Amino acid sequence: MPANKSLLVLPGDGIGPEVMGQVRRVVDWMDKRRAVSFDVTEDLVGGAAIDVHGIPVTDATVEKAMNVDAVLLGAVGGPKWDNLDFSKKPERGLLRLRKDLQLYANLRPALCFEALVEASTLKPEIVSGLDIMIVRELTGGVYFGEPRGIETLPNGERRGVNTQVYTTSEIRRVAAVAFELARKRGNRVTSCEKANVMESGVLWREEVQKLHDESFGDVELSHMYADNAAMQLVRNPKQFDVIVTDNLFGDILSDEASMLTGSLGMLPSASLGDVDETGRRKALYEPVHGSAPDIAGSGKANPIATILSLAMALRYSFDLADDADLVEEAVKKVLAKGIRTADIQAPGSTVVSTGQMGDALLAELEA
Ligand code: GGG
Repeated sequence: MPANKSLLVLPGDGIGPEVMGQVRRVVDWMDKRRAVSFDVTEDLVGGAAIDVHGIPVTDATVEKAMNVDAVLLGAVGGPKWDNLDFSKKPERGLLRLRKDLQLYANLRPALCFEALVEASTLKPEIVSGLDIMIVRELTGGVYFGEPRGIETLPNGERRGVNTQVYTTSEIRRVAAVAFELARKRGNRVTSCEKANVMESGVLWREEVQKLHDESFGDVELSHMYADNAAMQLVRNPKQFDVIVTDNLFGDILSDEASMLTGSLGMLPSASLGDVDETGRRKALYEPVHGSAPDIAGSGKANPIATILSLAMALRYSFDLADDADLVEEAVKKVLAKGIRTADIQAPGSTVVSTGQMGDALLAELEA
């Protein structure tokens, strides 16, 4: 009997529904051809939910997300909703899902496929073989810290406030994920913060070091200021194995790392929480890229990051490493044939639409 896996699909806004359409085709293919069967439910998030429900995610959707094996999300946001109050913006739907499901560890692998070495912003020898795992803390830091807001001062000037807050347990649990991952890879962790200017950075450095000394002494640990890490990523990225860092630095460093792999359209992500009493780990998978409203509807979106996010779900939520390998291998082969969406095109490559990239990947899976 095929294993039945429940999947909540939230396409979201902009290019989200387009790239998710291709993922649905891969899911359907797996349903038919592999020893796994998916029970897929689709729902609204972000601007799409605002348009229907007036809020970026409903309680009912959060409840569904809590009770499935995995959530697959496209992207949220767009100019249509830019003028809403911060508390009502599409992004708040995604932040609520991350927070309510306690998805504190966001795994962002920056892996340079050999066929895309030429598409990188750096010289081939610098990115060839690149394989970095960025672990971004996802439920704390400046994204959620209080106080926050915009106030008007007595002199009429306006002041915007955000607060960076981290507790020891928040730092230790995400650092533990990074150390565990490192043990299965190159056994090296670089922890990034700004301990030279931020109190939360000092605590971050101390707690990561303490956890290392208590439980992960076999893993090589180094500390690096986040600004230096940004520079080192473009100078010599292969020095990194696993990077662990806070919510904001993680967002910035992973966007930077994506360009080393050819395009932001190539980076998948897994947002993981703890394993609950039923043995299920709450998890949400999404491409690192956003809703790209400038190309939405044009057929130019690259679906690979979202398809690789499905591969991460197969690996981390469903324990189907062979199926994950199959999807990743199909991506590798399609790229090797020179089939490219516009963001990763190169001289001599065949530029295809979002749907044609889906066709090519399915043909490769069938082969
Ligand atoms: N697929 C990712 C996405 O839609 N990102 C938009 C967003 O809400 N980003 C907030 C963040 O993660 O910093």
